[in-house]
Amino acid sequence: MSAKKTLRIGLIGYGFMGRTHSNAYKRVGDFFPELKYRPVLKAVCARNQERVQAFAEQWGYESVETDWRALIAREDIDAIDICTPNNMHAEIAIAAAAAGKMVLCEKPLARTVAEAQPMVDAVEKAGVRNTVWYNYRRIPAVTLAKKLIDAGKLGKIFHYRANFLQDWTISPELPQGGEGLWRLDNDAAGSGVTGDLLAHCIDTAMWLNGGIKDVSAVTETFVKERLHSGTGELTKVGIDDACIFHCHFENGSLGVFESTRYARGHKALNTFEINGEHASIRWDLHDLNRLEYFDHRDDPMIRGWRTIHVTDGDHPYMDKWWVPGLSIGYEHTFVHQVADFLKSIEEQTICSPTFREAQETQKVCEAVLESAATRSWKDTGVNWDASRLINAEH
Ligand code: SOE
Repeated sequence: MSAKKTLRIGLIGYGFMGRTHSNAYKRVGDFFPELKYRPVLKAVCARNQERVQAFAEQWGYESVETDWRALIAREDIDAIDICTPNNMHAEIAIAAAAAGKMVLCEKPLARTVAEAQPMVDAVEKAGVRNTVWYNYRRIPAVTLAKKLIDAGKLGKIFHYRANFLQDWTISPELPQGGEGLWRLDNDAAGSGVTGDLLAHCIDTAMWLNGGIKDVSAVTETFVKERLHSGTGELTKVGIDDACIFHCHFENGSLGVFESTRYARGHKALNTFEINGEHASIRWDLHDLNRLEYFDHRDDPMIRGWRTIHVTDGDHPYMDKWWVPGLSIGYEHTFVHQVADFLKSIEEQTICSPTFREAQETQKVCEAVLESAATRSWKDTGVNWDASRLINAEH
């Protein structure tokens, strides 16, 4: 008999994210053997019986459901993991919290701040553990960036620059709605690149550099009409295809962010660069194991950008994987988040980002969209530090 305690998972949705999370639940016990909790793939839920059954067999789920309410009602489920399109997040999360389940929700938390608020209230009222899958924070090189900043290596920070560039929606033939393509349907997604891609950059930015105070943005929708998969009709496109904004952070630094799905040649160019008084760092998802660092205090004879291959046993999370020098990848970010979630149960701490913290990212996204719509600066109303303290008991 295993001495481990179990965390019985009920997954809703089996798309791309359903796969990344399932993989993480399966791997975490092998690589984080010290954790007291082990996920058990109890049930997966989706509307199509045949396909959900096939997914369950492929990934090793014990059972299937085709109605998420039935899944939430089950007593043999401890945690609900929401991998549905964004328009389903709120209803499911609120019902799951009311049923006393822990809730793990895909990003962005919701379509709007107003939609996210009752989700935050529900998990906090029920006192259930909650987290949002902003996975890029848990890339060892990104976590190392956080450590360097917190240790004061950069000194006062002046600039924060981030990009998330893709090129997969350039064709006007692509419909809106349906599998994967719900991201192009404003009703399902809530926004375009702002909620889907910039939300990642904003979460990482505030985690690394503190709250974003105000924003000024432009957005563009390059393809104005697309066939809607649901109705079969040519329908106005409501999402932003591209978004550029600049901002002030609470610490006085300036930020510049750009995201688009129309940058031909870029598949997922997710980058940031931070410039401080003593040092700068930069990172690129395409070379995710490396962090670049420049320190002005170095001996001038050898001063220059250095490339840290973040694969040593001393680096964040890396003692769990192979031997120094050997890389890890995208899928490991999700394993790390599950590991941190399980540890938070053990230690009775929060698993950041909580719903409340993700609501702050939501506020920035909304201010960005409002700023673009009104061609004016918008205050975000973010209170980043406070959001990270509240809910600390969960
Ligand atoms: C969109 O293409 C997408 O899959 C996002 O939905 C993810 O959040 C991002 O990590 C990669 O790109």
